[in-house]
Amino acid sequence: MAYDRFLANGKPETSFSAKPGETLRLRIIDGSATTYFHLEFAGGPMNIVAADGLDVQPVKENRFLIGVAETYDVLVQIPASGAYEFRATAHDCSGYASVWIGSGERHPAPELPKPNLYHTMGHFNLKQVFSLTPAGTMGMPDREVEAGKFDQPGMMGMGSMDMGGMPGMESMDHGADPAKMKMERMDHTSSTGAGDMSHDAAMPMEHRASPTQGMDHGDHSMPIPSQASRIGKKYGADFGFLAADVSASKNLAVDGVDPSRPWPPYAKLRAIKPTAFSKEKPVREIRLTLDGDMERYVWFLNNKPLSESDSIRIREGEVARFIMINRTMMHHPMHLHGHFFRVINGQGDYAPLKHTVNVAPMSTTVIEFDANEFGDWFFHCHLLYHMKNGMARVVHYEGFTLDPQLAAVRPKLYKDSWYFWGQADVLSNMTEGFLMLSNTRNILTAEWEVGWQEVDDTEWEGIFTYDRYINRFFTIFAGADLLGEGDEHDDTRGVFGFRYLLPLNLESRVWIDTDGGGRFNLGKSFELTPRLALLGEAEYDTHDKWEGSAGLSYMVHKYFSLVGQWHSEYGFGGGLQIRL
Ligand SMILES: [Cu+2]
Repeated sequence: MAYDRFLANGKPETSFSAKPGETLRLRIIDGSATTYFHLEFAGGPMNIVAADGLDVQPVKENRFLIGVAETYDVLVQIPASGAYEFRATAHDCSGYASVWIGSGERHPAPELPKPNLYHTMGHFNLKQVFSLTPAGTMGMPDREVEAGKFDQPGMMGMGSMDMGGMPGMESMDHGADPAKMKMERMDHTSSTGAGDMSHDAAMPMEHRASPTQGMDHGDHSMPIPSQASRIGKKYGADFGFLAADVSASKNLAVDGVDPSRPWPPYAKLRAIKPTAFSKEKPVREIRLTLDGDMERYVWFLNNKPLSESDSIRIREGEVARFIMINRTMMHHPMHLHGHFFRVINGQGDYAPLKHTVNVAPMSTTVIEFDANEFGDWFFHCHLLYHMKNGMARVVHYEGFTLDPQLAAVRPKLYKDSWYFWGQADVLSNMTEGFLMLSNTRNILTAEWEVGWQEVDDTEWEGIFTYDRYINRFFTIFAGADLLGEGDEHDDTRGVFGFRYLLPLNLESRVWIDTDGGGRFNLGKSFELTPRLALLGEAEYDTHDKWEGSAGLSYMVHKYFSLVGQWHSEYGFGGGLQIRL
């Protein structure tokens, strides 16, 4: 999402009066729909004294990132005469809001360095990391998650990514010795956890395990669990290693490779009083993967949107622990209603209490809360587009019955939405494009290609398909392919096939048709700069043999690009691409 203005207290620029030497307490609430902000003060460090409204031991930061729905209280001191800027810069550096404190000569806050859009990490363009749009994300395959790639906090699933292109990434310090990492490796011998959480939460194997049972982990020894009893599947025993989570370590962070663009200060947050729960309480562990789709407005927890989900079931009196594994290249500010949770951040018994925590790209974050607020509570990503499109759940206390009036409107919460979009290339030699209508699992597509240059008669083709969404890499479809020349309709074929997103973001499509033939397509758009892209497409059809195109597009506006392209049938052409 791109925004024209960023506001503090409703204005791009505001001011407070203050005397030199005076200390002010600022409460900063990120109330935006989708924007994270880097916070800084021109007059010196900000002394963080509270997070999400609850006191923490004071910690000084010169600059830090606040996620959507988070709150920080900071003390700032006006060093001398003059007006000092408190600045909140949008994460992507597209703008900022200013609050001037004091009067007289203006002292602006330092500029935030722009994110480097041209670094690539494996096949991920870093632009995708910073882009707060659903299209800007890239997830990882289920099998890698099930194989435990993301169960090691702070490891970023590096086994699957080529870090060669990232300066500074080779010399990473993992912040823990290998033996410790092995010892604290989480249990992922079963893939049950990747299914819907309701199965986890309501598993029949629910039991109060003795400490010795809890320690049975096959090939590696585990420390004694901190709690005496445990319910259901167990994912790990000690999350102390999370102190080295990517969100807390500049060495491991994608964005944080540059220490001038830090992430939230979680590792340093320490509660005033111990927040640990009684060791007598049973613990229920719930594993949640945060998943997103490319190009489409669908966002999942455990591969399911809210509309297809059951509640996360917990029981009053226990400790509910959520292990959140972010498989996308985006930050997600996860927010729980009705409770404060401990953010397991390496501060032991003094883990801070919050209601919203950022789960950084490709990292794991663990929270736990005392289940002491009997009822139904919403738990969701606070990026509003993600919440609206599936990244949400109801946390349900067993035995709670909903007020009948609320129960009557509850189905609305689970309603699936339909979206429409499309794209048309109108060039001098040909036109092609598509229109799409989709909800979470169903995609209707109409595609066309019409060419008139270097051919005797205008050649045209229309393809109409219904796709069933399997996962963000894979859909299967059935439809019809209509072909003709001029006003003659030559052929109609039924087609059946699938689309698969290959590594390097190569889009592939394979079909067989009712004339006994088949077709294979490969397409790729490669961003050379944020505006300039190289386009390529190749197609082999058993009826018409090879066809291909290559070109360049330059984005002039959100909805328009200039396109120059060569097509194997229709030659060179140029024109406009229009996006809906
Ligand atoms: Cu999100």
